[in-house]
Amino acid sequence: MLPKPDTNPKIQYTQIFINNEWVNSVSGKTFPTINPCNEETICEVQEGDRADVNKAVAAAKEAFKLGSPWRTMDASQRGRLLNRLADLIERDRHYLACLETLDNGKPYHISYNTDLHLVINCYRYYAGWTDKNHGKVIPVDGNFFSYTRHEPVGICGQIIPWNFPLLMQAWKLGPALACGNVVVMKPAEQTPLTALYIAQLTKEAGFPPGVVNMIPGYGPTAGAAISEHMDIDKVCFTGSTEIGHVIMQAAGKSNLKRVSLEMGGKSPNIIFADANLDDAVETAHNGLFFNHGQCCCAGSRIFVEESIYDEFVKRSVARAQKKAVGNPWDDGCEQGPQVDAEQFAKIQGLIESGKQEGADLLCGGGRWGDKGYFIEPTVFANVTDNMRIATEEIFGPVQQIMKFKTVDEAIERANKTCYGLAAAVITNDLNKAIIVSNGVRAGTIWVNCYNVFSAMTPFGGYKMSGQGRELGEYALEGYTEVKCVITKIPEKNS
Ligand code: TXE
Repeated sequence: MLPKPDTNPKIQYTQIFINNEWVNSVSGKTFPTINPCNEETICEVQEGDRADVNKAVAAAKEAFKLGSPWRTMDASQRGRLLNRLADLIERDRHYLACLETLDNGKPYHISYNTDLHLVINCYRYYAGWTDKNHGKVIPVDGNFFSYTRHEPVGICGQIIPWNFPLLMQAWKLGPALACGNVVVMKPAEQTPLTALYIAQLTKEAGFPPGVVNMIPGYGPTAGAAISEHMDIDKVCFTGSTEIGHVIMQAAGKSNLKRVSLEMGGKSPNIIFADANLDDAVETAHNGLFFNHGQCCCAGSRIFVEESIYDEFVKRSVARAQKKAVGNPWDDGCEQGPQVDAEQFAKIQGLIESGKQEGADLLCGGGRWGDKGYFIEPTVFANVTDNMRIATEEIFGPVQQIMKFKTVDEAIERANKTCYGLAAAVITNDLNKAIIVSNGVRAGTIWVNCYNVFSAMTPFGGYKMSGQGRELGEYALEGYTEVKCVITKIPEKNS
């Protein structure tokens, strides 16, 4: 049962979290976090910068020293701490869901039922991995004994976005801590509040000082200090492809720290004429409009087989027009505001470009209401592949519907993008489902579904959508260094 929301949750933590302590920024500066529903400041947060990152890295280094409580802790005990963290999040689920909705604008029932559900599962899943990520004994040639150790990478800088603040934090903290790393994390400047609350819960769960450090602040300052730092061993980033380039260059110019990236997308959703039309319309609708279109994997290029195109478009428009936009605290709300003024302006600019380039705007296209960053659910038909709305990530509630004739054509056009994060195919024909799944170059392919996420399955991009994989067993690789130990022995027997 969904508990009644507290629309005015008490803000408890607005400082920087280093070495399990709350401190002010070295510069004394703060920045506002804004409520996207009414454009008012929720509160001021301490603004971390290079000096604060340096302090956090020093604390992380100490926590990672040989012989430290964290380094000498049993792997199974790390699992207990992660499970305890999950217990504490469950205890505070209602509060966290309210804080997430306040800071981000997503509907409260989604924060509570979807985001928090996935967050708790993610920590529990990685709690189970702590004592199972082990090396091998290798039958090496000669009189030697050889084995591998799976060691933590060390100090991990983690930079996260605002679209799923708690979930992106869990995707990064879960595997990093499971593998025994220490973390300096920068939450997004738009949504720092829940990340800070989780920092306090890591302390309560019993993680030693310096293992988790949380630096709220801006990208070009605190974020850049992380990606350029000479003592950070790895940087893990989720955000725009543009900043992914910057981070990779910073790593290259500094200490060649390991880099993993999860970035933008322009994911195709290919719908064949044999599909159940109502199911296909609903799946495509949710694949694009979920989280107000603010999903890196949003199905934002919908290719529909010619014979059902007109009917598909008609029903998609009807569905979008029915969408419940507005107050995210309402039980029935399906779409709240976009996260900030910048995103709002970017989306409006792309809608304008769609109109100018000749796509048919069939519904929406404007601002919803007169306060807050709300955008009307928008549908474009007769979209062609080279329009900006068909090539650029919009990250808003704007659906593009294109037409195709053959399987080969659909695959070729689906692949004509610099991105490769996700894709979907909707059909009852098994052969078509398999041909498309194999042919489209993307890290996730959904067949007759969309946005199905679990902690167990890997997620990440081909091409300019990413480097490495998050979630599942695959994520452990990104947080592990493999050490090979070869020992001379007097005699070897099989
Ligand atoms: O992203 P940024 P923004 C896409 C989406 C969106 C666009 C811009 O298309 O419209 O990106 O969003 C930090 N060094 N995605 O501006 O700037 C920043 O502080 C180090 C897709 O929010 O990439 C934040 O913590 N860090 C996406 C994080 O990077 C820097 C989710 C993401 O911000 C930095 C979000 C720098 N120089 C946006 N500059 C997804 N893949 O899910 C910024 N940051």
